[in-house]
Amino acid sequence: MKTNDNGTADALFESVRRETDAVLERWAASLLAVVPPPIGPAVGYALVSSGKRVRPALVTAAYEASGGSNPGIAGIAAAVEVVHTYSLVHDDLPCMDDDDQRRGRPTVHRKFSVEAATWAGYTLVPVAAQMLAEAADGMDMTPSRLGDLARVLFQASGLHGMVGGQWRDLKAEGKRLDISQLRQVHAEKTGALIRASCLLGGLAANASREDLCALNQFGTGIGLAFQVADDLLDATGTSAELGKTPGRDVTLHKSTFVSLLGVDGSAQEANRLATKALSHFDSWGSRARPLRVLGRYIVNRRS
Ligand code: GRG
Repeated sequence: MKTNDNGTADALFESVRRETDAVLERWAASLLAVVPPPIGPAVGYALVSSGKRVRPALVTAAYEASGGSNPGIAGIAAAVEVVHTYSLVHDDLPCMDDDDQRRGRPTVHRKFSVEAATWAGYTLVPVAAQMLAEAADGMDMTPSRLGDLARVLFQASGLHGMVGGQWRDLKAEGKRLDISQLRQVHAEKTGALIRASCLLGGLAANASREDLCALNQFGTGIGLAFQVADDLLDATGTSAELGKTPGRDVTLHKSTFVSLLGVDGSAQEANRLATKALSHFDSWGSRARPLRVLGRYIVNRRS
């Protein structure tokens, strides 16, 4: 995994996008062949899209930093992206955040229908599990290691992770959370899948217990920093930069890092979290370079 000489994330994302998107496109084509319209086309539309691929990049960087070199890691990275994709499709539905734009184009329910988007989201969850199993097979992983990966991915996606955090976030609309409640919601809703991405890369490479611990700590910190940056972008970004409608948090009366800490305070908080997260790689030397580049990208991005 290469970074540019000046340390930007562009080159790193280019290779991850190529490898991950090849897996996503292959699955989209095979699902399109067997799932009738409008669900099949809605699934294909969701899978083949222009997301940033932050989670696949974290899986790959953590894997390579832990000594892994099998190109099959793209399948593990794609499985995480599928869970993330389903969550975006459902998050945009009228019963949740009710958004018209995502990734620079109409949301799945706007392009197709609420029913098709709901079905497409449900269809993607077992697809992620199949992708994970297919990738583990191709990498000659033991069944026990595949079990470890599945546990990490689906615990992070579930009641004590993304689903639980989303539930708490929806329940909190119109209420003022304090900073520790807000951290708790976002550690689950957004942070859990980002932390899992880092751990999955380490587990797939049979990383040592010590390295897994560093990846877990990094992932926890950078996962929360990701959401602080997301709140900042919602408050300060344009729809051209974000590919979606800015200002939704205010419209939905949500407590956010910006509403509690202000724009400057949130930027400081994102940087503080990233610096602390990156300190867990202090003894890793150059093998952590792509992870460091990603950590900084996550808080400095404009989309
Ligand atoms: C049943 C209550 C219930 C929930 C279902 C919908 C859902 C599960 C969870 C929503 C999780 C969610 C959408 C979290 C937001 C995470 C976030 C900040 C997403 C934006 O990620 P980016 O910027 O997007 O990486 P791209 O498009 O670049 O991939």
